Order: sequence, then C-alpha cells, then structure tokens
Amino acid sequence: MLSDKMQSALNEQIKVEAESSQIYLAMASWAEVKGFEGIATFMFKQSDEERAHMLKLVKYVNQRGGQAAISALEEPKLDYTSFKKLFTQLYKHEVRVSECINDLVDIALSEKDYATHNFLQWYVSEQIEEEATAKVILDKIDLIGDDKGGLYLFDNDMKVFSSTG
Ligand code: OFO
Repeated sequence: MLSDKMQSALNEQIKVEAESSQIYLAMASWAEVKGFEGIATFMFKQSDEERAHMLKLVKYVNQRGGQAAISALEEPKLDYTSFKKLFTQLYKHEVRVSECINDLVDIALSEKDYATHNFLQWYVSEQIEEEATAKVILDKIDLIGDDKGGLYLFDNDMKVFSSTG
C-alpha cells in the first residue's frame, strides 16, 4: 500500500510525464510543418515514449492500492525562434525531469517504501539516457548554428536516432 505522501508524489510525476509527452508532440508537429522529417519522426516517437512512462506510473499507483490522478496539463510554451533555443529548452526539461525522479527516490527512501524505490530505478536509468540524448542533440545544434546544409544533414541524422534510440 502506498503512503499518502508517496501516492501524491507519484501522481505529480504522472502529470510531469504527460507534459513531457505534450512538449515532444508540440516539437514534432512544428518540425513536421517546417519539413524537418527526421526531427519530426524522432519527436513523435519520444512523445509516445513519454506517454508510456506516464502509463507505467498510472498502472503502478493503481496496482499498489492507490488511485492514479489524471490531471489537466499546461500548454507547452516553447520558443521556436532558433533551433538552439528549442533544443536548449528540451535539454533543460529533461534535466528537470531527472530532478523530479531523484526527489521521488528520496521520498521512497524516507517512507521506507522499497517496492517504489525499486520501481523508480527504471526511471533513473531512463533519465540518464534521455538527458544524454538531449545533450548530444544540443551539441550538434551548437556546431551547426543556422547553417542550412548542416541542418539538412542534422535532420537526416535524426532519422538514425529514431531508428536506434
Ligand atoms: Fe519520461 O523520460 Fe523524459 O522526460
């Protein structure tokens, strides 16, 4: 059985994961309209993954005798004026999500909820990967700047990320 504190912290994370999915979806849609097919494919896939992260939490909360909360979401407020700005926001978002996961791990330990602690380890590993991916993308964008040819190649690279990531 989850403690009230643990349940409300996990429910907060359900919202965070749902918002992550929305952020990636907003970026995917933007990239698709701009003709960046590789970036769009990558972002749509990430959006689906974030939804899967959310669902995993929903099922866990319910399975442990709690009640998952499905709440209203904030509209993603993204600055699309440059690729660098866009991907910096994405990277910062993933860093923030990692902090949220770390806070959840802290709560699980302080509540002596070792089952939830164990469950959260999957998210800890996932965030390491997602932060690293966002950083690699950001570094590439830093190198390219606004160079059109570079962006074309970058878009192609993102197709590779989508099929392996
Ligand atoms: Fe859910 O992993 Fe990123 O945010």
